[in-house]
Amino acid sequence: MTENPPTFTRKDFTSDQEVRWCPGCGDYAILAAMQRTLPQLGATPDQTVFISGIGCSSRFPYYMNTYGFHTIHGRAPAFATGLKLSNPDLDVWVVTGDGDGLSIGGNHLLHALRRNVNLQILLFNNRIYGLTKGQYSPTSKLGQVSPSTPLGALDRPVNPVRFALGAGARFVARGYDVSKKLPEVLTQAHAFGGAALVEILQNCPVFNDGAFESVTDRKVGGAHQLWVEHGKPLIFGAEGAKKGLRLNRSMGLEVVELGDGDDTGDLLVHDETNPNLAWLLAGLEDIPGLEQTMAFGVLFRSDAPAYDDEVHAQVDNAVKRASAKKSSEKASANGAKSNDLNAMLRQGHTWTV
Ligand SMILES: Cc1ncc(C[n+]2csc(CCOP(=O)(O)OP(=O)(O)O)c2C)c(N)n1
Ligand code: SF4
Ligand SMILES: [Mg+2]
Repeated sequence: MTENPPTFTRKDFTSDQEVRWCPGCGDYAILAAMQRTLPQLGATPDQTVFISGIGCSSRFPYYMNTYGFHTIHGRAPAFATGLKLSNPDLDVWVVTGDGDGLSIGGNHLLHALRRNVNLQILLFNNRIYGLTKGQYSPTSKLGQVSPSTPLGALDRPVNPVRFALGAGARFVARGYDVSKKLPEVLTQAHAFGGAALVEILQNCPVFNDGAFESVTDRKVGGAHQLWVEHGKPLIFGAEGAKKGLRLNRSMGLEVVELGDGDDTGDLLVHDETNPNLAWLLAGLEDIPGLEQTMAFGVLFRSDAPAYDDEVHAQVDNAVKRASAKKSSEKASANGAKSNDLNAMLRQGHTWTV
């Protein structure tokens, strides 16, 4: 680390590669948000890595002037875990799609989350397989007509936020491609010292245009966005027609019409450390009357030790213990010291059958 670290700009994080997304793709806005946010975080290109799987979204690392791996389908969390463990100083971001992260890679994503590996995992959700020309994905809506579901999808969709909560993730947030607040969500994810899952709603104008229109539309979408803030009442809606959320007697959410200046006394207050509340907020669109509404921001955050820190602490302790124990002992038959892995592997039989 130099005493006066250089100040980087968006341009420093922009690669010279030709961007190959379709015109109007939501991925452009996410890329721009990331390139703008990294300098604000004090990130440096040589300490930053983007790791992706396969999909349109997974082309992301090419366009970042950082280190990067465009890996194999669904395996980005596994590569990222290995990299973070072997070089903990690196700032590791994972970019995955709804197909990459929740179909073939669902298993890998689950384990990175439950282990709380110190990674920022961005799941670009366009509710479709974009790269392979529009087949339905695990987040596609029931009845979605696509080349692989010509009569309509029969499977119930995965909710990525609920998937992450169920996997034991300690940081779960949601944003959308063209949102002005996306940099803030990315910043919060970066500040978290563990696996931070951010679902980013992303429009695919070619194969699933307008999938999130009700919440992202520039004119009317704002009224259907509930941006949560820790310690603040859960309020959303258009000016003059504000609504709030409270718990009903069966522990479900219900809407309270507020209008102007109504009492917010019995409204729920967002507690980002409460996973049950996060679960409810993640599925607002399942509540009758809220089909068009979604919650955004940091839905859940609860500190826990990062897996990579714990692995390093465990190894350091083991090495120290072994060194202390063996320093007074003679080396084993062929000279292997207990904390010398190479020597140990070459010392002969390691067990007897
Ligand atoms: C092992 C394997 N199976 C299937 C594919 C084909 N394939 C490539 S990308 C993809 C899905 C991409 O969808 P998503 O992750 O949602 O990314 P998007 O293109 O929508 O950004 C599939 C099925 C592949 N490349 N490798
Ligand atoms: S197919 Fe869809 S997701 Fe892929 S680049 Fe084109 S617009 Fe974007
Ligand atoms: Mg997709």
